[in-house]
Amino acid sequence: MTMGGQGWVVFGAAADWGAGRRGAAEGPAALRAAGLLEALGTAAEDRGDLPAPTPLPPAALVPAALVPAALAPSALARLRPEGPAHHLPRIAAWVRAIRAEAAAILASGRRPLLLGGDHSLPMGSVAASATAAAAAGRPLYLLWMDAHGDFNTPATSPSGNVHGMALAALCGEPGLGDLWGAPAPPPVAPSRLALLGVRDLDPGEARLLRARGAAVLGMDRLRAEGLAPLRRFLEEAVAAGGWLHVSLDVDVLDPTLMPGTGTPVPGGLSLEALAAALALVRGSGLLRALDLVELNPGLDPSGASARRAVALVAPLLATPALRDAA
Ligand code: 5AB
Ligand code: MN
Ligand code: MN
Ligand code: MN
Repeated sequence: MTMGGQGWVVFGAAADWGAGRRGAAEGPAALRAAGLLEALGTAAEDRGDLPAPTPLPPAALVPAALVPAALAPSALARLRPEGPAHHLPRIAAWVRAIRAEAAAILASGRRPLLLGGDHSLPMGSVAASATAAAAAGRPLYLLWMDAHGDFNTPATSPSGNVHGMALAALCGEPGLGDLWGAPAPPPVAPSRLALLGVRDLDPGEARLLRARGAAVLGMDRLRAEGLAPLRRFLEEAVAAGGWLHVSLDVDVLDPTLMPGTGTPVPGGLSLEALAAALALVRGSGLLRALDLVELNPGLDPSGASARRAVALVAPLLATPALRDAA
């Protein structure tokens, strides 16, 4: 059963406070310039970019009890003047604004496409998907396409960059404070999470991911088994009557194909492999929300990175067919 009418609503978040290098904030403009809206067709609406929100006072975020004792000493504060999660008050304000925008789009029965921006921003969009899915009585499945695990906490992060902590926070790991309004269940259950294309995990996040039991469909596994594990993940989501949110970090592609990203890792997906994975997603009929993040167009003056990103997601967005309208 398919039903139409659930068109896409595009909005940009021109922010890169979560990343270690600036430039992903130019992503939304570059994606539009590369023809994203033309690729989306007339059924899509572009809301433009969200206005920059006012940073929250740090005290509103991190109760002292949540800051691990090992991170509290002033020696560390001197090393990292912004604390163990860089720019957290600014990022939290963006996350709340993005969550509100995505929630309003979902409440109107349409589908949010968040243009980033760095990968901390989906802490807002995924939280909105979780709330909307719960209201519809559906389990939320999350597919995180990425070279990285993004499963650090402030205590395990080697960098302090929040884009490497977003998925852990979404799964309920502590350290980023009250981003969504506690108490509430974490937006994502690790049992309904798959990471695709991973090939660079820090030791702490690797341990945490294993402990939580998330499905890590890393490059080694993809080489051995192809897309069969992804197919199984999607079949499970279909059988459960789930909703699917896809968070696409463009660094999942090999850097030879996607030089325009801030944290490239060799040995990534080919265009064909990513297109095939996205075709499976489309075929599932479950896709409710999409993030397209971590494009840093200044790192690829040729513009090829932005054009490739648009070409890859275009087929995914062309058909508004959903398995179930509920
Ligand atoms: B991205 C690293 N694991 O935590 C860290 O691009 C990189 O959103 C994170 O996946 C990369 O800083 C975050 C070394
Ligand atoms: Mn990422
Ligand atoms: Mn990444
Ligand atoms: Mn990155």
